[in-house]
Amino acid sequence: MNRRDFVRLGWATVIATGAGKLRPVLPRSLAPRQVPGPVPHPMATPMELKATGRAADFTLRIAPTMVELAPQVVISTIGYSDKVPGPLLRMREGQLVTVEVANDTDVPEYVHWHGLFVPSEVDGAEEEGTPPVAPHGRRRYQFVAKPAGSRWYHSHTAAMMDLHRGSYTGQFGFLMIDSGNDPGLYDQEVFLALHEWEPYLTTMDQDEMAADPGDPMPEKPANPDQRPNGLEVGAPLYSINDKMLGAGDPIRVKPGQRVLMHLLNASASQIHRLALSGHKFQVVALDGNPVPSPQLVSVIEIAPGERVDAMVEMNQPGVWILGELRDVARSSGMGIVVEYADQQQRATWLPPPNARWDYTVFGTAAPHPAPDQTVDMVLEKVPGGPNGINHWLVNGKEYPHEREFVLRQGRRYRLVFHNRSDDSHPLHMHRHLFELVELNGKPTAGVKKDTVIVPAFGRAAVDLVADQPGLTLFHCHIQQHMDFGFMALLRYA
Ligand SMILES: [Cu+2]
Repeated sequence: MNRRDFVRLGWATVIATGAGKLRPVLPRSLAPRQVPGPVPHPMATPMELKATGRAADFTLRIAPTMVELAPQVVISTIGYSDKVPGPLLRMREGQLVTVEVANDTDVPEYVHWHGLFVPSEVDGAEEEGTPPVAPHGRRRYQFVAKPAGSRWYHSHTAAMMDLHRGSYTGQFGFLMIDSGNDPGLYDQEVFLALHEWEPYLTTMDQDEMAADPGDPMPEKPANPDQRPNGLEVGAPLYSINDKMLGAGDPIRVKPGQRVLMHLLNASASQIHRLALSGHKFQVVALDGNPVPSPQLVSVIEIAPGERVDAMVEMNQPGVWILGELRDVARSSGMGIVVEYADQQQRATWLPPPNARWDYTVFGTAAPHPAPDQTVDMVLEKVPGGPNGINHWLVNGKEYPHEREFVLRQGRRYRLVFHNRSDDSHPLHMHRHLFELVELNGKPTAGVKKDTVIVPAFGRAAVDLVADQPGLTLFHCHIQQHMDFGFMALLRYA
């Protein structure tokens, strides 16, 4: 029996034993050994489920790697197991999973399991008390896979002024938790991760989308801060997965197919807006959680940390660009070609109709239970000036916040985010989901997320049920903002 047969047999045993216990049992003599061999394409197959109880289900090796973004454009970064994105980790809901991480770099690392309900010691955040993977050391992360949906994993180290660490690197990958209830009403599933490369510091801010003057901006102060802005992070190169627009294989489709797209923004710094020329997206899940009202949209906005699952009906034969709305981002690589069978023309970009991204259209009007307590968070920028870095305040102070936010188990908290800055921020809560209650005065219900964009001078309210005891990190998912103060630690009483 060769290795491939074993893996197949392993999975067959898993399937035969049903969804609950995922422990394929094979005679010990048949247990596969770790042998170096050809590496499958990262998106082609999930990593192999090992057949023994003692072996890890997945292994990740953190190490320097080269990425050929396009012919003659090769960058060096840190990645997982020589793949960017890292291997797809696919598991069943409720499965006990062990991930063995080897760190072949000279610095401590943390792997964060984004969107999972895992204990603080496993979550992959130093602030919560997770131990690091020591330089040239190994560590096992073990957790029960929940909840079902599109999750991801990524480095959670602070980068500060080092733009070659943390989420500036290629340390990100998809983690899919299957519920077993997926009706599978699609012909293809594709995984698309957005990232930028070779970041640099600038005050030019050319990458930032201008705030929409039509926004209500309920938190705009009467006298906005006039101090000059500090250095922010820009980038000259972009990719979807490991390729710049036009450099990789297209997404190959046939007329009439339904394609389920799993979009992930793994950028350290940028919110992106995407469109697929000639097509619309049926948004079915946000941050991996099914939405109450799936809607057809022309444009998807996705911030660092967020995921959007969208179904696309392939009903417009041709060769099209799925890409960023800003020309500068698309021409720097942020896009991928969608090619119908038997079509050879050049890929076409058609700017989408003017459309605004609004989470509330995916919600319902159902009333929320009254919260037990409302917690206000005022979010402010301290501009750094031309040669400095901006610093960020949560309720008047930079991280650490040790005792400010204490939750009681079982209570429902309404967190109200007051963004008093001129940037949009994707705010992420570890180890929990929250439900969107209000965005800039618009009420909604049923939209469950772990990361929410609060627009410039905007306000959002979310409900969080305190049902995951343990230290819980809250932060802006823009790496520089998080590193320079934009974090808070929640604890349970
Ligand atoms: Cu931010």
